[in-house]
Amino acid sequence: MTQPLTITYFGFLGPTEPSRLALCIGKIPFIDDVMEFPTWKAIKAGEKPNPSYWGQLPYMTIGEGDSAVQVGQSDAILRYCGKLAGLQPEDPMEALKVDEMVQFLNQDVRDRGLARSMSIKDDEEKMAQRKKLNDELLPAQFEKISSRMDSSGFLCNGKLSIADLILYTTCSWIGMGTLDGITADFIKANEKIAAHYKKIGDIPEVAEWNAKKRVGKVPAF
Ligand SMILES: N[C@@H](CCC(=O)N[C@@H](CS)C(=O)NCC(=O)O)C(=O)O
Repeated sequence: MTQPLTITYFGFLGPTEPSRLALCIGKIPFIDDVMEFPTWKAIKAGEKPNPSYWGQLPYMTIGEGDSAVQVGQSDAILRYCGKLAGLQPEDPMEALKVDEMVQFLNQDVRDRGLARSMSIKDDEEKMAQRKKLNDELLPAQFEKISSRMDSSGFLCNGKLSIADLILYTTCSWIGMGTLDGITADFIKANEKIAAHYKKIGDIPEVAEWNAKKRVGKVPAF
């Protein structure tokens, strides 16, 4: 019997949505345990015990009761969910290609690009950095990413992988317009990326998840 899976995270996409989508696509049942902000605030204030070993979200719980295993770290969780769903190749060379794309998307596009701009305190400096990201850095990065797509329209090895789910989530995040100064123009202008976004959003399990959980949130390009 398969072990019950629970993913605990906030109710937004963040680094966790690709894992949720992978499980949906793999038809692997899981509990989407949404941490509400007031609860997290109380945990951080020490009013409640922190349920996360690392003190952060997301974490995944495999199994239940005394034998349950808790694992943190979004990339590790995604690789595990990807393996369960058949979206992380077994072939070492194919897996290498996926891991390469995953690291570029998570480390360079997200962490060193978009997320870093969120931590700039000075407004003028932040908007200057956002302009550079929007006008130069992100279009160039997305050009490199799209150049890796072959006629299949997927990022790696001609088939769907966790890398595609990260790109899809990144584009959703950008398209939501929550990052002042970052527009979705460079996504719309890149035909391959725009087509990829539609292709992933049209996967029945992704469309079903969005209709159930992300109404009015996930943009269309
Ligand atoms: N290395 C961790 C970082 C996790 C992380 O930064 N989580 C953020 C949300 S995306 C968090 O828990 N923020 C709330 C807090 O630290 O109080 C991972 O990738 O899972």
